[in-house]
Amino acid sequence: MKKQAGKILIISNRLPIKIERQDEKLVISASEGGLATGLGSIYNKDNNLWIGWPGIVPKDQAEKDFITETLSSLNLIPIFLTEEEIAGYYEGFSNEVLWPISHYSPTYANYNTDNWHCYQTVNQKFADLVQLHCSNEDTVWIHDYQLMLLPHMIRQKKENIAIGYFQHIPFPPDEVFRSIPWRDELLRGILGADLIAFHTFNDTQHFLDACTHILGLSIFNNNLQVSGRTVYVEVYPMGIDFEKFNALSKKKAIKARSREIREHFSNRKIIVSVDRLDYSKGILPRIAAFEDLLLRHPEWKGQVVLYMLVVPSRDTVDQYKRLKDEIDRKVGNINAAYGNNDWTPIVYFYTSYPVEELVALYRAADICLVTSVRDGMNLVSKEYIACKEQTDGVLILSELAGASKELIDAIQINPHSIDQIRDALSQALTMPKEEQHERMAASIALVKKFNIHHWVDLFFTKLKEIKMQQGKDFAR
Ligand code: GDG
Repeated sequence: MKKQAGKILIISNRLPIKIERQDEKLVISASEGGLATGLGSIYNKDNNLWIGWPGIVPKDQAEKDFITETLSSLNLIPIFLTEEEIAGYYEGFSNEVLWPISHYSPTYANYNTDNWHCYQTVNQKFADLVQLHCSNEDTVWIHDYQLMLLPHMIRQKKENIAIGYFQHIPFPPDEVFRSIPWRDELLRGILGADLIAFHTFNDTQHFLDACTHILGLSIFNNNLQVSGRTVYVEVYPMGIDFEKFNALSKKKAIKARSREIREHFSNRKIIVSVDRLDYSKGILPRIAAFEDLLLRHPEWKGQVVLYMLVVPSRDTVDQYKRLKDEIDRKVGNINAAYGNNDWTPIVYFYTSYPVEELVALYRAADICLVTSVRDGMNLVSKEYIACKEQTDGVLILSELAGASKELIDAIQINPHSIDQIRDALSQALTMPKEEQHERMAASIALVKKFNIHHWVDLFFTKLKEIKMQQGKDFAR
C-alpha cells in the first residue's frame, strides 16, 4: 500500500511577515526577503506550513487571536514569545553567544547561564508547537542558529520524521566552537536532523570537525553516524531571487530613479555599501580604506562618493551601540576634514529603503564594496550583480564572505588590510569598460543559474532522497 506523502513544515525564528501597529490597529504585510520568495512556492501550497515568531508581542488575547487567524489563511503559524523570552533566547543567547562565536569573535561572547536556559525553553516551545502540527510522515526544514536544539527535540517525539537544518551563518573552527560551555548540547541538537547544510565547504568541515573532536563521532563519506542513523552534511550555497532584482533594475521608473541618483551626485563615481549594523560586516575598515584612498590618491578628491546604507539592527546591544557611535564619529570626521560646499565624501544613512530604491542604488553604483570580516554568504554582493546587466560596475568582495567561493570574478580583498581595500578601490575606479563587462558577465551567469529556486531544489531533492532511503514517500 502506498504511504501517505505527508506535508512540509518550514521553521525559522521569524515568520516571513511584518506586523506594524498603526493607530492602535495591527497591519500585517508580507516580507520581501529572499528566503520568503524561495520558499513561497512551498509553504503556500496544500496544507504545508511555516512556523515562527511574528515579530511582535501582542497586547492581549484579542491581538493574539487576530494574528493567529489572519496568518492561518496564509499557511503561517505564529509562536508568541514574551519580552523576557526575546531578551534571553534571541538577544541574549543567539546574538550574544552564537552570533559572535560563529563569526570567529569569541571575545564578544557573553556566556550567561540564564540566557542559555531561556534558549532551551524557547526551542522546547517551538518543538511543542511543531509537535501539535506534524506527523511522522511530514518533512521539516529548520532555519538557522536560533533553533540549533530543535532538530533533536522534534526527533525525540517523532522518531521517523525527515528533518533538514540549514545554517545561514558560518560554522567556526571546532576549537572556537568549543569555547561555548554548552557546545555538546548544541551539536547534539543539530544532529537530530537527517540533513545539515551550510553555505561553504569550510563550514561543513568545521562542523564535522566539531562532531568528531568534541563529541567523538565517526565520519563515513562526509556523513555522520548518530545512534544508528546516518546524518548527511552538505554544502548548499544560497542564491538570490535573480529574476526579481534583474527585472526591477530594467524597469523604466527604476532606471529614471537611478539616473536621478547619479545626477544628484553630479555624475561622480559612486561606491555603494549596504549592510545591517554589525561588527561582522567590516564597516570601520571600509571607512578607513576610503579615507586612505583620498589621502594617497588625492586625484579622487571631489570625484568619488562612498554611499553607505546601514540598516538598523540590534542597536540596543552595547557592542552595536558602540559600533554605531564609532561609525558616526568617523564619517563626521572624514566629511569635516575633506568635504566642501560641493562635495560630501561619505553619504551615510542609518535606515532601510524599499527594495525599488535599493535596486536603483545598485544600478547607479559604479562599485559595490563588501568588506565583511566574516559572513555566511552575503546576498548584497549577488543582488548588486543581478542589477548590473545594463550598466557598468565592479564588485569588490571580502574573501571572508561565503560568496567569495563562488564570485571569483570579483576583485577579492582581505578586509583586515586597509592597503588591499584601498588598492582594490583604485583598481576598480580605473578598470577599463571591457574588463568590467567580462567580469560582470561571468558573475551574472553564475548568480542567474544558482538562484534561490535552485538552492531550495537542491535541499529538497536531497531530503527527498534521504526520505526514500528511509522507505518513506515525499511530496512537494
Ligand atoms: C544572514 C547572514 C547570509 C539590506 N538593506 C536593505 C535591504 N537589505 C537586504 C539585502 C539582503 C539582506 O537584507 C541582507 O543579506 P546579507 O546576506 O547581506 O546579510 P544578513 O542579513 O547578515 O544575512 C548572511 C544570509 O543570512 C542568507 O543566508 O548571506 O551571511 O549573515 O537581501 O537586500 N532590503 C531592503 N531595504 C534595505 O534598506 N528592501
